[in-house]
Amino acid sequence: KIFITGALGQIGAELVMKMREIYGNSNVIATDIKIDKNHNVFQSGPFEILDVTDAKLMNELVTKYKPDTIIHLAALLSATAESKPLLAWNINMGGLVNALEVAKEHNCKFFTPSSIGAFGPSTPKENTPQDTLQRPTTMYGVNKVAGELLCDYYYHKYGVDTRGVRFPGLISYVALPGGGTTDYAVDIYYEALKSGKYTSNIAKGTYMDMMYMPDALNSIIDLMEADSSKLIHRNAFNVTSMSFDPEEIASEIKKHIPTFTIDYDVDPVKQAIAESWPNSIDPSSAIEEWGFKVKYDLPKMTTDMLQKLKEKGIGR
Ligand code: VAH
Repeated sequence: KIFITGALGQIGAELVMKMREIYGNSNVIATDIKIDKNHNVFQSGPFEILDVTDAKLMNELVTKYKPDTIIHLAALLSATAESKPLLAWNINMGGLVNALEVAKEHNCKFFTPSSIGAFGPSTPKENTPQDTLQRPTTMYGVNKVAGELLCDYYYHKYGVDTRGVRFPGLISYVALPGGGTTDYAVDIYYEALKSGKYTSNIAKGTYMDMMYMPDALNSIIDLMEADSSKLIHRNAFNVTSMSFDPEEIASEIKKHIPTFTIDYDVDPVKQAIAESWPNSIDPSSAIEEWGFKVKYDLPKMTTDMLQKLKEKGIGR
């Protein structure tokens, strides 16, 4: 049984459905701070309201369902965290320590994502190594570095089988991301179909690692099913599929919509966050230790994203 927090979020909304396909609907317990009775996550299996800062309720729910694995996704993303730093600390760190404590008490395997946001301006920017300097300058980055260290601590001190990946920007057509610095790379596809043009809040020439959601979901499942004795690193593995700037994703879209145009109205907060992150990271440890692989590059992702969004009726 798998217990997932943040189940209605950008990753959760798809991970719940995929894990229910693989492990059985009743074996995947979805939780989130709000309820959406029309959501397929709510309708297809067990769902509970849970604010991850409520340690008592989290413990009661894990006692009730007795999962063997906890996937902790509930968090505030980078731009939101920068606008509400103390709230971000309380949710991102308070929620994580509650989830780790419950995993320890109930002997659960544990996954939570880190991010390329765990690196800072003094980190090597090209082909960023698995093991390197991590002095992020954002609250989100502080949360992610502290989270990586806390997950390693629970592994070394209490033997909790904690595992994580440093996700790049994730691009998906199911649930929108909220408050992320890489959200532009999702919004651009919607606008390409709706209005045929996009005003990017990230500047031309700003490179960030990205990954299509199907590859992200597979990386979580592959890591959680990997042989524990083969893992040298744990929290958290660099993973990436591609790195591009707004101009490159725009020109890929133009191959499908020749009249598409991009212009710029840079958001200084998001731009500063983006510039503090790597341009490209090195996923070789994930490849060596648990066979990380991806199916989608920018051309394949763009073809699939535009087709799936059209099927959803976007732009009609
Ligand atoms: C964000 N999408 O923008 C998240 C992610 C690497 C980016 O952490 O905050």
